[in-house]
Amino acid sequence: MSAFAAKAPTRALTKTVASRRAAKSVKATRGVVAKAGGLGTPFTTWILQQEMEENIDGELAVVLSSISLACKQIASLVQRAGIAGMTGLAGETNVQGEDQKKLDVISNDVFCDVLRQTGRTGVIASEEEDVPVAVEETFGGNYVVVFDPLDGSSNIDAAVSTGSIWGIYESDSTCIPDFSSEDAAKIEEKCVMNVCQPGNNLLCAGYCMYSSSTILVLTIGQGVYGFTLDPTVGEFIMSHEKIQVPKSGKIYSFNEGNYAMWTDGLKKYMDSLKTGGKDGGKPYSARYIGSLVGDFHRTILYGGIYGYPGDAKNPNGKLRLLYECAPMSFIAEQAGGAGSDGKGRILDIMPDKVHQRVPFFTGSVGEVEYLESFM
Ligand code: AHM
Ligand code: MG
Repeated sequence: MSAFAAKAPTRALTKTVASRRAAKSVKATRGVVAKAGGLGTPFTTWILQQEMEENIDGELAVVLSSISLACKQIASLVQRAGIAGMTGLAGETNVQGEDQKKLDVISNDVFCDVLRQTGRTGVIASEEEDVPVAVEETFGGNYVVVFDPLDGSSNIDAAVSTGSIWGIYESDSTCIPDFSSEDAAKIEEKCVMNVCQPGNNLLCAGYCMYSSSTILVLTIGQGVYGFTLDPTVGEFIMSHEKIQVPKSGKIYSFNEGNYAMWTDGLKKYMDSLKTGGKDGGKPYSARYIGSLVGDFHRTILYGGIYGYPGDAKNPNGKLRLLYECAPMSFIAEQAGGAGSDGKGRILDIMPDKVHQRVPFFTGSVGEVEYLESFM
């Protein structure tokens, strides 16, 4: 049986914040507090509010502001891609052998640059980088940020939804590189150790969807909030407060083209959805964009299940544990949903390498549990 109760991160934010947290009574984080000119709470105001309420420390607040800036820049690039010569391939492949699009490379640079400039990020790991990068000492900080700067970029040339995904961990103090005494190999080894943390350690996870509107959704371990970019003021404004995934939902989102390579159990599950699933009745509806952020966003709002299973060719599926499945699972659980590899919680998996892939199923608790019963 799987336990999908939303769980707070097992590690404290920082010692200072942890002790402050222990000392203070729990304050409600719900509610749109500031109203500027009739607007909902701007993201920057919300961040400052979270800092004031000691839910995050000042350093994490800076990192989150810088990520929101990266998302605004990428949103603008994505919108102009077709007319600014930014569609198509960059001519390189990443360490996973995938062709990089021009916008994959540019978006990675945007993320790396803003995070370095904060001076609060010690190590960053990206889908587009071979190994995690230690930010130089002079700019370094305590947080480890893992990210996929532009997920679903195969959709870009057709102007279909894409997104950025990130997760933030505290640095493991035994894994902080020492630039003055350690050589490059040692630094790399320490960086890998620093990012290979289980999702249970996540302090924050989020995504930004570039679609008909640009929406930033995140959790700091106290529920899930969504902010929509208001292009007239250039700011994310709170639009979704305390998102809750419906307990069940009759929408499935899988690349069914891979059906022939699935296990018999998974095939039976898929067949059962077409006759109404556990409770019978109306068949499920299929919805698949092929862009994790878009498919996930719909799934947490409407309910249902998103899946990228392993198959005969790729037993661990396609999606990466560190910067795709773990952050999305943290968000799903914080919204009352689930994230599973088909057998148990994604957040319990200890990564053994940076670009590790895992089968991934997420969405409504009832739907994920039903899938697990076939695996
Ligand atoms: P990417 O990180 O290279 O963009 O690949 C991840 C994407 C996900 O957004 C999406 O869910 C999946 O790949 C789609 O894969 P497929 O085309 O095999 O269905
Ligand atoms: Mg990706």
